[in-house]
Amino acid sequence: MTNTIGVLVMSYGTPENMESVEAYYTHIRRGRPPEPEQLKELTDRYEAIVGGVFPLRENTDNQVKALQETLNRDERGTDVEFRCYQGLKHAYPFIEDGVEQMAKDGIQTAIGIVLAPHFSTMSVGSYIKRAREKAEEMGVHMSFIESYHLHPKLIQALSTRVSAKLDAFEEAGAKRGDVKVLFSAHSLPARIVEMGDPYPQQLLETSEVIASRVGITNWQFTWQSAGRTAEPWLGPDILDTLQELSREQVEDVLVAPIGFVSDHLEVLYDLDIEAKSIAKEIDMRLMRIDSLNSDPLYMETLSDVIISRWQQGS
Ligand code: FEC
Repeated sequence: MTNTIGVLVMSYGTPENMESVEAYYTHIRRGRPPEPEQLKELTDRYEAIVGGVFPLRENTDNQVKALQETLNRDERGTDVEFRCYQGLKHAYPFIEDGVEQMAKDGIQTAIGIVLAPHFSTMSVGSYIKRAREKAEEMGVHMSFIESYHLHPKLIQALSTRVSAKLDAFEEAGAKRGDVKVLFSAHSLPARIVEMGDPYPQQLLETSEVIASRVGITNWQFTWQSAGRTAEPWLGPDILDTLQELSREQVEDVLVAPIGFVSDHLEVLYDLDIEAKSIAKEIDMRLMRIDSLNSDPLYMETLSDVIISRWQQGS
């Protein structure tokens, strides 16, 4: 008899349509509705990216489907079937809905993974906490993958993207070694550093390994997309970094947002619109690497870590 293992694939989530932006934002703010101007600012950002369509939803759907196919490839030669369920942090189907659906389908054992390679108690840790609580309530035995930021296939996929864009700079007349590569990730409140959170260190490790593999020394790490709250967030922010680089006469910059795996607001707006418009003002050429989305190497990264967790007895 085939043994079915549930896989809870967790991702940030995005509104279903313009009407649900307020509910989404309220959920991110832990139940506090945004002020009208905050809501307008966010709605405007969504409208700016693709006229009100939410690419993260389709990308997550595609990733979950592709992961299920990758996990169940014939050549694996096991009698286990992996069944993927989606669980979103801030939108329907929520993390709890995914766990509940697994229980309804009779799944007894499951593995949880987040579509974000680096662990922080405030990001991946909070997804895991919610899933674990619901799994305990529903009687599903679950284990979790906390990070996979140095997996060789992830590094390969990201390195290939960095190399390809450095080629594009060369074709456009730049000298490869003069292009400043900026590795970036979503900022978090600065207090995570005192908490001993591994997030900044894991991001630096991913950056260092890619830089060494691609053979670049002209790089640095910077933060992006800091939240709109009063407390201090990790910096420097990419917009300040661009200004600083301009003062150092840097003309060509390649952004590699290694903390993200999908095309979504934080990439398509914060980098492609906001950062690019600053770059234009300061006469800087700015490119960014393509997002992973459903790249087979990314799907294999996820599949490898899930299968090895299962082989260890989940
Ligand atoms: O395309 C989309 O619709 C969703 C884009 C999106 C992604 C994303 C990823 C991360 N976030 C992380 C942390 C925080 C913290 C806060 C926060 C707030 C927002 C807001 C929007 C938003 N985030 Fe996000 N994030 C995305 C979108 N994020 C919209 C609210 C308006 C704003 O502040 O810009 C602050 C609120 C809080 O305290 O909870 C913290 C982290 C990631 C990357 C890891 C992951 O994907 O989970 C960390 C995509």
